[in-house]
Amino acid sequence: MKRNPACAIEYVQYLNEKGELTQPIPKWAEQSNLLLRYYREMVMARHADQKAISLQRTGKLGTYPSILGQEAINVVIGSVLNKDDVFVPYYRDHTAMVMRGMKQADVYRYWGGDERGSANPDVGKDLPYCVPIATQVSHATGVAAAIKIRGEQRAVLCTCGDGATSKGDFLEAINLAGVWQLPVVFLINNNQWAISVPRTIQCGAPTLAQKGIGAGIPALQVDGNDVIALHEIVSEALQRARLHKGATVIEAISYRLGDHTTADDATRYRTNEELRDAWQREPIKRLQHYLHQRGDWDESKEQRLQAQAADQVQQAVDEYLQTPQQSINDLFLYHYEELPAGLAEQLSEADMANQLQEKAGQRG
Ligand SMILES: Cc1ncc(C[n+]2csc(CCOP(=O)(O)OP(=O)(O)O)c2C)c(N)n1
Ligand SMILES: [Mg+2]
Repeated sequence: MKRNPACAIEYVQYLNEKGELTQPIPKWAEQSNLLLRYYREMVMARHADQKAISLQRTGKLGTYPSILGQEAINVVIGSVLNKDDVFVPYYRDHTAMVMRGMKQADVYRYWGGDERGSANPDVGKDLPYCVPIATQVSHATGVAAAIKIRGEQRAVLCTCGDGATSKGDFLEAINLAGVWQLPVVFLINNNQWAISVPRTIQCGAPTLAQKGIGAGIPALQVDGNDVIALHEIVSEALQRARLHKGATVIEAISYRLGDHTTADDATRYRTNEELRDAWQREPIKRLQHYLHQRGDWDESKEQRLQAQAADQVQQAVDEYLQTPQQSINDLFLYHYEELPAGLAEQLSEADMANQLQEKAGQRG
């Protein structure tokens, strides 16, 4: 019996969980600057994430999806996209979005229920957070089709979770991207859980990457806790897209170390042993080990970075907490060109409530 090599799924890793190289390092990583940037951004990400959870716990933020353990995917996306590429994120991409131009205070605004968090013009053509599962994947295919029709050298990068790949939206979108050879990279953050549903019972296939092969798209797996492997694979896929060589599906193997969101309690459905094992593979420690070994990192640099990160995050929190109250009228203003009569009536009541609120505010 012969195996079809087109169906084999490669798994790429450079830096293992102990912070050791498992194959010769790529040329760009011989220099320290980008690796140090990745380390700093991941530390910053963890501080910002932890702060979001504390804000939620003290009633100052709404439901929030933590990126704990998925920092490597975030920082690599934030760095390898060109300015005029288009990032189509899902809800677990905070730091990638910040590195693309979103303010950390806007991340807090968004998850605090304030849509003005998505209104920063510096974010360019990237799409906003997407919470409905997998719908962003068809948006990404649509954006990539537009880029192809215009003959531009730009790529689209779309993220989604492992659970999202079970949805028709994902399969339909990658099918079209494959047949039309669209300039799009689909990056699956396989964090092993879709809320309380483990990867093993989401899909019978041994890998999620192989769904790409079904759509005629080159596909592979990468260690999602290894910034070197992620950088190599995602950059190469984006470059293929920009050069009109078609789409790629990348399954990044990670782990969701936190609860699904602040509304969840993962201790109800997963074991302490599994979590303890996953902590051994997390992305920050392994890069720290490696940088130490290379002589690029030490305790005093670490202390300085921790202090800087805490400071920077606190500034974002202060800015967020000083955000002026949103007008109740905003609930009505953006859905209809002309408001239906019933809603127009509610708007005038809301407007009165607004004015009373403002007066109360002025009185002090
Ligand atoms: C269309 C739709 N159905 C259901 C939900 C509820 N929901 C929110 S997150 C989630 C699980 C998604 O898991 P996965 O795709 O693995 O992403 P992860 O949250 O693990 O990053 C579900 C079912 C939703 N947001 N949208
Ligand atoms: Mg998941």
